[in-house]
Amino acid sequence: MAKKFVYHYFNIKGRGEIPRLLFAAAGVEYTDDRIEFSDWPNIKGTTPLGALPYLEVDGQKFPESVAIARYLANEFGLAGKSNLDKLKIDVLVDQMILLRESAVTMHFEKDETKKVELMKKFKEEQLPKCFGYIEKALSENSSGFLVGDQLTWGDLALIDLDDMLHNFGNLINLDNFPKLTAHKKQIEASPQISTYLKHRPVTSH
Ligand SMILES: N[C@@H](CCC(=O)N[C@@H](CS)C(=O)NCC(=O)O)C(=O)O
Repeated sequence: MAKKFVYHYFNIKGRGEIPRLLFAAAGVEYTDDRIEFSDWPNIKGTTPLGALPYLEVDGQKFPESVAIARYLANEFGLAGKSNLDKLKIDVLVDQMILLRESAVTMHFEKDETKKVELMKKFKEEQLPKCFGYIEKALSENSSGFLVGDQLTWGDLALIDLDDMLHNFGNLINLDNFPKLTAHKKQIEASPQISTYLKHRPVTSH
């Protein structure tokens, strides 16, 4: 019998979008429970770790966004074909998550002086390091996908990161990353993903 998935996250993309992209790419049915911030204080205590997202699989609750994404990728055959491919994807996704956390810290920093310092570090060190590594991975793989010859959760994490960096004030200039630009076009044009992107709720980030 097919598993029953209920996915709980705020009505934003944030840390919660990669699992939604995985459901879309795999064409698997799920309940997309989008929680309003005003309802959160009443819901917090019912979640496994007092945070979102969490995933229910046949009634069992699991927290942690990256663990959820990796589980769904394995479940849907989007985790890479070999263990070595899985390792390559994990390394790349880890880099993306680190960059995402730096971008979030910088974006929400209230102290202007500190924010300028964080922005400098982000633009001069953190972003070139991460995207240099990703651009190299894309250059070394002729399929256009990040790893292997088919879509994986690494590709979905990458389009989501790119989207977030644009939403946070065009933090990335795609002109500097030609392989990344081609990758984004290729992944976003795939039928399931393009349909999802057209119809997903519009949120600021
Ligand atoms: N490591 C966790 C972090 C979860 C997390 O901090 N979630 C935030 C939203 S992105 C949250 O629930 N904030 C509300 C709160 O902590 O009360 C994950 O990746 O899922």
